[in-house]
Amino acid sequence: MTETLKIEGMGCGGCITTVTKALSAVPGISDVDVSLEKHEARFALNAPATREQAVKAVEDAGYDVKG
Ligand SMILES: [Cu+2]
Repeated sequence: MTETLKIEGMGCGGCITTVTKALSAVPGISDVDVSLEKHEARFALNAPATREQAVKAVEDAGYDVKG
C-alpha cells in the first residue's frame, strides 16, 4: 500500500537524499518519493515493514515526523 509521512526539518536536496536512503533501507519499503515543497515522503509499504518502522527511520535520520 502507499503510505505518506509528513516530515519537518528538510531544507535542501541533501535532506531529500538522506530521507530517501533512510526509508529505502527498511526491508519492505520501496518507491520512495520525497517532496521538499510538500514536506512529505510517499512510498510503497509492504510486509515486513510497518509504518512505525518508517517513522523511526526518518526520526533516526534526524527529522521530525508530524503525521
Ligand atoms: Cu538539507
